[in-house]
Amino acid sequence: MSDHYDFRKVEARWQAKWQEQALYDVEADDSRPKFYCLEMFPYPSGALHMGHVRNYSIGDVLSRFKRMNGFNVLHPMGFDAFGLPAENAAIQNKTHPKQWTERNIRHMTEQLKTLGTSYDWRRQAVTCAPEYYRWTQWLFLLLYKNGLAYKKKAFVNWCPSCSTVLANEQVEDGMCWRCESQVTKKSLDQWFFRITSYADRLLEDLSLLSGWPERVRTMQQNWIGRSEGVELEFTLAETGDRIPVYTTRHDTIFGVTYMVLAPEHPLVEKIAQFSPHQDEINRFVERMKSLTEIARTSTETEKEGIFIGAHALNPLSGERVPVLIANYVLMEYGTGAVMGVPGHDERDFEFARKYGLPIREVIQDPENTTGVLESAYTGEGIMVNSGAYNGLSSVDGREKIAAYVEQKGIGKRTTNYRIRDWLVSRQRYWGAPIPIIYCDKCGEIPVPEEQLPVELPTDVDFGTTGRSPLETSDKFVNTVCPKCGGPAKRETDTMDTFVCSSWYFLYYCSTQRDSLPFAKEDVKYWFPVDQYIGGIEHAVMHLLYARFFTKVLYDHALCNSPEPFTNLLTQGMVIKDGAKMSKSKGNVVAPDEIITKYGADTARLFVLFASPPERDLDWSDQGVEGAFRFLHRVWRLAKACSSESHKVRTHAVQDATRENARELRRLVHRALDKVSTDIGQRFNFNTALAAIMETVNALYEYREKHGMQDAAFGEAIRILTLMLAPFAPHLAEEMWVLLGGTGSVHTQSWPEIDKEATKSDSVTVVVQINGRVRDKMDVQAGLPEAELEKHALAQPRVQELIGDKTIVKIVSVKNKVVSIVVR
Ligand code: ANZ
Ligand code: ZN
Repeated sequence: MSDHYDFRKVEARWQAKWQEQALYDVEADDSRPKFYCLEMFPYPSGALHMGHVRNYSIGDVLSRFKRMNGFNVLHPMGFDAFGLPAENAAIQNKTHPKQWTERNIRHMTEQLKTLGTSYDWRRQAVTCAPEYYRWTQWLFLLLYKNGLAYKKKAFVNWCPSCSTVLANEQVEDGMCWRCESQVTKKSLDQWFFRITSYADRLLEDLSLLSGWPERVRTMQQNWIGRSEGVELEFTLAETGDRIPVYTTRHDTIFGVTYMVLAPEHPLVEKIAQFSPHQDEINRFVERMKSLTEIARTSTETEKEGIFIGAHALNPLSGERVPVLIANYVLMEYGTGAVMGVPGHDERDFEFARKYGLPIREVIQDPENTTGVLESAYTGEGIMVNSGAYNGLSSVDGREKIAAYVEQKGIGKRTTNYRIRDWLVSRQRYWGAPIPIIYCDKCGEIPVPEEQLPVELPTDVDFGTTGRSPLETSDKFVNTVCPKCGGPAKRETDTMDTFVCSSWYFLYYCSTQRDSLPFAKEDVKYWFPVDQYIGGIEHAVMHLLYARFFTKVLYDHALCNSPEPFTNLLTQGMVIKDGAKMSKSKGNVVAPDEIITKYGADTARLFVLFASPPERDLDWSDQGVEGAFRFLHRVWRLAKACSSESHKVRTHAVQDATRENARELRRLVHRALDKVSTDIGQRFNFNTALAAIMETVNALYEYREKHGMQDAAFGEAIRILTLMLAPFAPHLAEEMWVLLGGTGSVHTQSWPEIDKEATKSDSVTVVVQINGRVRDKMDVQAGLPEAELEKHALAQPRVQELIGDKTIVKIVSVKNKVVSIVVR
């Protein structure tokens, strides 16, 4: 055997072995505790990037660790394989999205295997495979049959030049990404999921998720955005039309100095008709319609509006105020109309300043009673300039005003949510077809379950614009009505890919599917996911949709937990030269390069050692080199040990009485203790690795001084190998063989911590004064001389004896004596 660690050969050999032995395949087993470890599955974009390597290394360490700790570990992988890039690549390269996707999946699967990950590949979920999307369609129908999937007209992004619908991401600065013409909104029939009917539960159950980062829970809470307020009616002075507004601060109603309607508000058109500025109004409305909600309402966006020549009457004060339209009011929220209170709302304040609208104080800031407002005061206070309500606290005022408007029949208390129903229709090819059929006689008919999957046709034209690609396949579109057998047409929209990823974690639980997407028994055993790991970019949409689906399935007794992910870890980004690693920045380091040059163990070790998982990770070539050298250093040690035929030992008791052996055991078991809690409880993989590195240093030192004969050394190197197994699975496996272990290192039990060995011994040290023994003290063994002296001088008897004499000299010997000379 050479002294060179041939990582290429070793890694390939073990990967093949593991696969051959089906080492990571698991089955439900009621006699054993389970652990379901899940990393967010990748989009098959073509190749893994470092973010993936980080994500999957974290999950793999945890899975391997839990496995060694006696858990039956489910650790699956798959591909989120539908989506727009495949379709674009197909248009560009004249291939088929299926071919493009399958090629990428093959390559990325290879890469994942090369990384040494411990997946049960039999359970793989590929969302674009008919055997998967058949069940996505089944779930669509479950929602449909329960009134949770419905069709309605909705505004979508529309490019008039391509005459096609665009996804939000395809609108860049209000322009079509393809032809750069101005995008508008168009009202089209679209499918929605009624996620709003789960809004309260999605909000309340956040309290069950103590294993999630606070930040993610807050983001979900804000996204759902429950708000309690009042809907009350203003009247349009010119026409008598009622305009309900939604407000959470009805206590400020006497401070209303104008009213704002969303540009899309139905009354706008009516008012514009008799306005001399109709053209100007129309131009403004058109421009607003073309902008996305984010572009319109971001705090960075300048507030913009115009007066439309009408007035509104305040229902409480009777005051007449101008009506405007503005970018920051959205049709989709509340009633699409807002009462402008610049004194007490920041957006209104900014807007009023810009357009010279009056700003009036109606809630007095207890810290500012000057009556002059430098900015909006948004807190609570005493009501002023508010007629009969003057002097009330704003909190009481809200109560009183709400009661008043309800009693007068001009308003009612309302709860509003920011969350909208989930628009799932996509006018795209590469997605799961929506399983609905339209019959002239029978109307909208769900595809019968036994006809699933509704397969994607292959004879479509995706190059043309203006139509949903599925419409170009006559074979697909024309079908028979499942009810009357007459001619009928299929729905040609496909589903948002977020639908596919809203249930894949349940698919993994089972390999048994006949009438259900999974066997309930399997789900009962494995579900919910114990640890979910992925990027913070999915904090809202994916996680919310997955929670929604889980709740629907829970309500239909198809799964046993109302929440899918008990614990969530959001990993940080991979940074290089101060910027996120990305193609556009040109600072990408390809995983393949690193793995070819240094091996998978090195790549894993580097990403895990460089920073704790939740923080950003700074790429460093030196760090990679360092990890590489460390692994070689470990290997050389194991090699030396094995060539001296020190086979793996389990008992180090025989030489444990010797001080140096005892110290080695203390160090090793302390490291083991640290590594165990760092991995299992804190995800501090970096500090766990630091403890492993210290152990290696200690072993080298020991070998230098005392050789490798001691049983304590044998035990230490065995524990080192086991501790290293989750991080560097190939090297650890190789070491295990070198050290004479049997079976795979990955099926061994995690080593037992010898708590006794981790304790510090205490020794009795004598204190001499001027050559005579005067005192004794019990101290921790191995205490350095300086520490010993401090202890000695702190002893009451010693202090008494020294009195006001001068200390001339102190000499001490570790673990034995402190000698003080005084005069
Ligand atoms: C008057 C007022 C005075 C308001 C005040 C706030 C402070 P949340 O809590 O998020 O529900 N609003 C209502 N509908 C809107 C829409 N379609 N587009 C933009 N803004 C809208 O926010 C409720 C508040 O947001 C409402 O209360 C309304 O402004 C505004 F001192 O009414 B408020
Ligand atoms: Zn019919």
